[in-house]
Amino acid sequence: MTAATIPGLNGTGDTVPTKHAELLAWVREVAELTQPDRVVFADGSDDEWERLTTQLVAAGTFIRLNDNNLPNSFLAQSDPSDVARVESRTFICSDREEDAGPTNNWMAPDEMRDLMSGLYRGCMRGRTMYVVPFCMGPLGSDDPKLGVELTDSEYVVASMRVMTRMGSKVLEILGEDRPFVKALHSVGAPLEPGQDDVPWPCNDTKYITHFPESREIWSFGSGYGGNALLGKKCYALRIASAMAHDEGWLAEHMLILKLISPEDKVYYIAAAFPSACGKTNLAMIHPTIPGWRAETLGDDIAWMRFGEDGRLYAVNPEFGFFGVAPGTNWSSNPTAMKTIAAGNTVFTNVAMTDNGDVWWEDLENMPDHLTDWLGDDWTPDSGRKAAHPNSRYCTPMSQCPTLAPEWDDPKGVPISAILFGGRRKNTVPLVNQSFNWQHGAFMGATMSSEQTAAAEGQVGSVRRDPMAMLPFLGYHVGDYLQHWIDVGKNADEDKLPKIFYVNWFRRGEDKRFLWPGFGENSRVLKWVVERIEGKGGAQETPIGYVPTAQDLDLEGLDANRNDVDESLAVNVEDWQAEIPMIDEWLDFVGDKLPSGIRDEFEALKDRLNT
Ligand code: GTP
Ligand code: SPV
Ligand code: MN
Repeated sequence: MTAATIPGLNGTGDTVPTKHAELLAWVREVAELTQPDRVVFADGSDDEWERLTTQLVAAGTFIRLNDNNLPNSFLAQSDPSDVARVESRTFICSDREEDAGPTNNWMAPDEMRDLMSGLYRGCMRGRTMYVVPFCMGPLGSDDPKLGVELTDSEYVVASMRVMTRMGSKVLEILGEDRPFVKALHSVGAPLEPGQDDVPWPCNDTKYITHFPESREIWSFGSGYGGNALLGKKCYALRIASAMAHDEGWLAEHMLILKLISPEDKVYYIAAAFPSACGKTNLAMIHPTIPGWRAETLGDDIAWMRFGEDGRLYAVNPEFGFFGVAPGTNWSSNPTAMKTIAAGNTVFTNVAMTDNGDVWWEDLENMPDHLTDWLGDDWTPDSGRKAAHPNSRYCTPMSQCPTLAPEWDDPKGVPISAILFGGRRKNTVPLVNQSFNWQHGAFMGATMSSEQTAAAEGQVGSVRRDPMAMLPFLGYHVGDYLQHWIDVGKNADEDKLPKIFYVNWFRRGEDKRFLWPGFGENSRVLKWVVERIEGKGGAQETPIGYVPTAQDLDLEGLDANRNDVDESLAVNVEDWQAEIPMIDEWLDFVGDKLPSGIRDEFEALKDRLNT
């Protein structure tokens, strides 16, 4: 960490660790606007981590956890109002409103810049502004996607160190003139002289704003994950989706998994599920079928580009996992538990035991007493949740015991199958293969899911979430869907991944899950591989190729066979009832809806006789 003097701010010094003129000019400009007490370049070193975490503990933002069980790990309890992404405050400020599309909030860029400049004016007073150079994806890439986040939050700097490749090594790659995404963040809580800080500074007014044409991000008022760690959703999905559209690749809300058959054949699978719908869990799956193994490459974001051989290669732009804590335990996800147990983890809004360990709903060994995520006493009969439903662990990928050795390879891995999926208690079968790429794009385009706690909104209500990207599109959804269709048109279909739609969340009449999920999902993955190999039985249904229970390897499965049948059922009346909802969604997409998607919809209606 270099305490730097920015010319024009503190005088004449030139002790900055970079000669990148554009970067320095921007740092100076933002410092003049936001007026921090000091400007510090983050170098990503262990010493810096020590200083930051010590400072965060002193400020009451971090609580140091039990060093015997969770070395070098910390708990942050956020302001109760700042616990999730704020989609209603998220804007795509493209030059033209029509380029943001119907799914995004939009404001004219100049108007937004004026408005937010007003909010930024003096907003870092009493604080330090950190300059955090970061790289999304392996450092050795030919075309590294670089960024610099300016932030007044130590929590953000510490979390960015876990989630991205950051610090001096990235400043080196930036050199004197490499382009980078400008990502400005402030918690929006200036301190007057003598004013005491609060443990989690934030502002009631929040804006998470993207300028896709100039590749800039402006975030104000929130310290929470997706709103504040700007390399993640803001850059690697919203800005990157716009880059990918321009440059002919795909930036997607997908996990990347390596599946190894008993014959040692390797298959790479990417899967898009909406927030809190099972990506991390599938990325870390322990197959229950003997002989099958799985390794992890990514749990949230995949960047996919065509290789010279015509196949789609995926790279995970991230460096850590920002996973949902509740529901994670030694039986559902031992890999995540081991990754966390290696230490170096920042927890946000989980509960703490009396001896400084963490706890959340569904974790083993419920204690008799806890400090809940709000800092209050909690006992099992309190009648409320101890951890926030969107509480998270932020932990280095390198600690993951199932990490695939090729995880840091800039070339990426060739994808054989793409799974789409959501959380639906009815209608949608356990697994369903598309007839072809365009039909698969239609499946993705009309994906639906019950809303979760990962964003503000009505938990449980069904919404359409195209390719799990609804909250993460940096441009018009119709153009995005056209981009998916074009990717298929411009490629050799034989080399493209096969597309499937899964639903782990279908329920019986008493609300129990029909399918046990988690490691048992390997039975579905095995069928997916069999289909890729041109084997594996299936019935042709109006919605796609669906296996019967006989087509799945269910040996040793501890589940009621009727439940499995019900989980696979394609009920024509249920799908007929789905049609008006799809119709409404496609109308909402508007004039830019690709004809290919419309054609698939008409074909589906024909097959359903509606
Ligand atoms: P984000 O990080 O928000 O993008 O979420 P994610 O898609 O990575 O979801 P995650 O794997 O963290 O799972 C979210 C919730 O779904 C957790 O509570 C899990 O326990 C639960 N879950 C995951 N997989 C399954 C499954 O196969 N079956 C059931 N019933 N629940 C699951
Ligand atoms: C999600 O909501 O999809 C997440 C968490 O992965 S956040 O980083 O907040 O977006
Ligand atoms: Mn996510």
